[in-house]
Amino acid sequence: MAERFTVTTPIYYPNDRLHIGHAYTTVAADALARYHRLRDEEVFFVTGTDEHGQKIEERAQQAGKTPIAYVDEIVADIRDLWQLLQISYDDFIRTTEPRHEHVVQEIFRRLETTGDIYLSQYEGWYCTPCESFWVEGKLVDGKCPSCGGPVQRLNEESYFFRLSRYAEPLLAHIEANPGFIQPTSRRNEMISFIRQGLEDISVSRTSFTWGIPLPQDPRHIAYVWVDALTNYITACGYLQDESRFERLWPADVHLVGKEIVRFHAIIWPAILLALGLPLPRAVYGHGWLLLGEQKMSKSRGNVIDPRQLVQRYGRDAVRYYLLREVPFGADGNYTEDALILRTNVDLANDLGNLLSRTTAMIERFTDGVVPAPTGKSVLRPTAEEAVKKAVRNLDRLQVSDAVVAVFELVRRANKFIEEAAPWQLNRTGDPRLADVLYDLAESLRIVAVLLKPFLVDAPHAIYRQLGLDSADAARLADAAWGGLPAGTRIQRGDPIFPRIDVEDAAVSDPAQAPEGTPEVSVDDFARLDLRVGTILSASKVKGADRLLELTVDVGESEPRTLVAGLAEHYQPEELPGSQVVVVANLQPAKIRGVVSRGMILAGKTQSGMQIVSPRQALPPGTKIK
Ligand code: ME8
Repeated sequence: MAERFTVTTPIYYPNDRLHIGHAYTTVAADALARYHRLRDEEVFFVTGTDEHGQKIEERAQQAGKTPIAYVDEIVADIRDLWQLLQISYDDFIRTTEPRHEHVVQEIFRRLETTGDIYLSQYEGWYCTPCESFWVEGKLVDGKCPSCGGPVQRLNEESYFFRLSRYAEPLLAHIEANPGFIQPTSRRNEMISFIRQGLEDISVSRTSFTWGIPLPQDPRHIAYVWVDALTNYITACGYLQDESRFERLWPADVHLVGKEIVRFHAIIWPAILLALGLPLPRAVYGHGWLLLGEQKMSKSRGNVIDPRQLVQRYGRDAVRYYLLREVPFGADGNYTEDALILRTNVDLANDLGNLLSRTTAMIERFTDGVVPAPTGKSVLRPTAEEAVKKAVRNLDRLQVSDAVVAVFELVRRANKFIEEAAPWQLNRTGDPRLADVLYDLAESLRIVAVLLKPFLVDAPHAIYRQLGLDSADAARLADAAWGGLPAGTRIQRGDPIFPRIDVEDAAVSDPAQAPEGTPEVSVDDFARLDLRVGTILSASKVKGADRLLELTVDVGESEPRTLVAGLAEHYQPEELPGSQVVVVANLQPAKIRGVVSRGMILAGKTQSGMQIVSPRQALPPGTKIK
């Protein structure tokens, strides 16, 4: 097992605010970093910004700012975004920092002495958005083969990097190391690209000035991609702190979007070979988030702001969606509806309900104390399998599959509640009740440990509600079965993921309700927990004309809070004492900041709403069949 783990994201261009495509890579890298910390390894997770180049120079000019003033503002905004998403980077590197300028200049000096860099004449085409040079033959219909945009003719003196020298050694390395370029489809693309032959590449420019001047010839500035790629070794301490560099380099994985695999899997390793440095262990090119059919991108302007999503749905929901929705490696469509569905189904319903049902049962059946198991555990094999699968997938960089593995345990545990029917065991005084409740609580605890790479708030909340200190979930070893001490006093709390009320959410184009109502079976009906309740108090919900907040006695130890759309039909003071019919097992939902646990039935006519009440008073909690 490796003792340390170095993971990188691309360094992003601070030419515009970042969008969820950037958050996607960064959250995935964060998950890997958190996972390796959970394994007790020394982790070095670096992200940062790629601040030089013509594109930035032009944008700053348009904004009437100096390039550095322009990027400073965007970089501050990027750091805020990473803070919002709780990205646990160890270093944030900016290519305008002196530590980096020094490394780039020194590399140019060294490579000129080895003959890997030489002065010549450049003729060809340049795409500014991609910061890429192309020879005539590579253009597609006279346009950039990468983004399809216009290219500019260039004819200027330039330094070249002798990339052609490294085609053979690179191919040999890729063939000897099947995991070097991942996934396999990208590996195959790179192999065929190299087999077509590699030409030397231009690595300096004289037509603009926002960059690092070459020490041997300051009329030239370093080509932005050479400047950018070398950030990885600067951050690890190259030429500044040799022992740190030896510890942290080579990187275990460069996580990048698929469009820049070519730079990371060909140009970058060739530069490292020329410098006599070890190559990264893996370059992983993940797929794109698409909006409609198109790649979400700053230059197209079709972007989604992660800040708004976090504000609306919370950072764990956004992180979960990014990590879970799209199979890692493939392209996938972003939609807000899918984000809401994931949150409501996986987080609120499956995970949230498992926690609230489990803690409610422990409270009711065993006085809030986790019982000591007496017999065989049913869920233990599933929990152990979930740990194994999550680990195997994270070791293979299969982030989405790792998340799926954890939720297999969540789903199995929910099913187990139905199968074991603890309420019946309780009624008959069956000693197996202790085993069932322990199984559920312990599975939840293991789920919390396994979720630590992915979510930042929920694992702590689960630990807290189980009555544990989340500082005790710092290691993967804590996911071993049996870590929950019997006798722990649980601490019930609010639902960890209230359902997103779709009316409150800004969902575009909601699906139309189908004509008519489908038939349901008796079993479907039996799934509803309908009960008589007595309203204890009612008040208006601030800022909502239609809503009343009610407290209702439904025969439990404590009354429930419900939010109902009755304010236009009833004055709050008319309601206390009225009896109502409550759907008691409706998923909790947060409505205007109030968590509503259940719904009351009412009849709707043209003249208004009438709550449905029993003909004669019945004890609160009476079951309605
Ligand atoms: O390329 N889907 O920076 P950049 C998924 N500075 N990921 C996306 C994405 C999308 N729609 N859009 C962007 C650069 N990304 C260079 C990198 S590295 C030495 C220099 C992510 O600001 C993805 O990781 O254009 C992609 O590779 C990166 O942002 C591009 O960011």
